[in-house]
Amino acid sequence: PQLDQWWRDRVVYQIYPRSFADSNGDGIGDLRGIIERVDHLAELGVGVVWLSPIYASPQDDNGYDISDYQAIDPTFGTLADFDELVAALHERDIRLVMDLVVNHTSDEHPWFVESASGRESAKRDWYIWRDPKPDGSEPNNWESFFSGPTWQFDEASGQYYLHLFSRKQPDLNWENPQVRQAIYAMMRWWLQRGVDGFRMDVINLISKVKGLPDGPVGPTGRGSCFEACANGPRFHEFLAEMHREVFDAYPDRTFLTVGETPGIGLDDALKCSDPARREVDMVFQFEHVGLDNNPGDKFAVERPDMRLADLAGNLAAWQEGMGEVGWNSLYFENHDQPRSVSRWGDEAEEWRAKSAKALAGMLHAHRGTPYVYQGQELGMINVPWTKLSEFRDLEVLNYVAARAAEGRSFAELLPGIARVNRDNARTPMQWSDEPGAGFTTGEPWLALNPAAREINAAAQVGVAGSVFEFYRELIALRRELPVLVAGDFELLSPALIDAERPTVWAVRRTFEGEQLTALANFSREDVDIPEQWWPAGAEVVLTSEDVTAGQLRGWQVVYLRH
Ligand code: ISL
Ligand code: CA
Repeated sequence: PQLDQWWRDRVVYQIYPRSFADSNGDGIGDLRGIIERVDHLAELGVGVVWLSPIYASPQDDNGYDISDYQAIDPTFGTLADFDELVAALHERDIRLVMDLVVNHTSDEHPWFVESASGRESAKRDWYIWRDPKPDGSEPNNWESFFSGPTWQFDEASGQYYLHLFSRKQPDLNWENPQVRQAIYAMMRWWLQRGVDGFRMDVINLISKVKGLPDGPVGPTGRGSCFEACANGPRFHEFLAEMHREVFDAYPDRTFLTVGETPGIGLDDALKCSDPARREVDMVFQFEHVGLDNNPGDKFAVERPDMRLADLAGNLAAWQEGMGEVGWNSLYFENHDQPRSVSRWGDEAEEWRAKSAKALAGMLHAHRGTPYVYQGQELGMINVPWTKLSEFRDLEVLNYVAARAAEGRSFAELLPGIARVNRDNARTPMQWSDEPGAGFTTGEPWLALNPAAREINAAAQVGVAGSVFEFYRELIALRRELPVLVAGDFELLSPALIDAERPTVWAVRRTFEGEQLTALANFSREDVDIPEQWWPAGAEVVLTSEDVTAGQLRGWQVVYLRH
């Protein structure tokens, strides 16, 4: 494999700008806020920042609805602030990856405004317009990711337009070559400005099956759009074309490109990340974050009971699947997922920091590029909200409204919503125990997590034994130990399924005769480790607490070199 690309031994840090740092007291994070905090990133040691959208946007979906791809939203700052941020990061050898949201635009984007101006518009075909069925109803049965139909009726022209996400996020028509060229030109403009790559939002939904056929009907009575939209017929062709038109325009530079690809399987993911095919460097797969969700209804209270073996087994399958050819992106959290300590660790005060380290240690022991989502390096946890008025995410608000129409109460839905809603990850970054948590001097746009008093950066940076210091060590280790980057991967765990140690996650990496074994205890009880997993004389290169050879304490994680 080609192991010389700069992103192979770097860790990516995701910033959700609204919630990272507010420099002017309006309660919303901004670019100057990030500039003031770049040293936090440098101390952590991350080598790349992925910035969630900062483009001009009506903010219906917090910036994933873009009305001008080449302007910064005034809420976040100016292009001058942006250039200053790029320079501040590059000075510290941190690369910058931008979010690329091109499956859809905002309905306020001039392209859509023109497209919606009438059937004869020169840009009519830039979006996906369809006539109603003879009875006036929607062209097909698809359900939006944010509840309700994927179709919005336009009175003036008598047609519907397609939106897989919100009504304010109309899908672009990638079949139209002018659309693709406009997107590629915009991407080159950002690369010219110095950015180092893109995280491509729902990029595997851009190519839709011809005829837009109905999907299988799910629990809500509407049909899934996944079968016709995910990994569609021209998906790989479009990615390869983008590569030629955009990235090949800079033969002297290398970029990081990562596709966000819900519903992708091993075959398509391998095609995407096979360097010979020149599509993208890696993708975000979704299987492991779906193991404890009910298919078709992620907020359902009834859900599969995920075991540690399921999570470990799924990541191992992806290690095997990408093999020596492809490359994995490794993540437990992002702005769409709940906090991993609350989801798979142990929130209780005594255990939360330990479990945050165990999760980190195991994820980073896999082969691929690890992603850290803001606050994950502090072990931030889910919010304990019980009132609908506290939520801001349109996914939750639309879901509650749709279920209310079916006669279901918020109280009944709350346990399902609480567990996996996206606002869990979007509460402001916890910098200190001050009233605005050091995030803002004003009123934050989304309530702070009350846990900010105990879990915050001021209490952890430079403090031995903290979650932050553990992440710092882990990230530094990646640059010191080639086996972590390049080693073969093996899940040592028939024993996981083995009733004897159902709580131990054990993996081994091998590179040029050197072995690294990572072991973690996903429970509160001490557990003995057999000698084939913990070889006598193995050197402990990383541990979350004092080590007794051959034993893990509750939620302890160790890396052994042998
Ligand atoms: O979190 C989800 C809803 O349950 C996912 O299905 C999510 O919508 C999907 O991963 C796509 O996410 C991306 O595109 C969305 C945006 O809302 C998300 O924030 C973004 O990460 C539309 O642009
Ligand atoms: Ca602000």
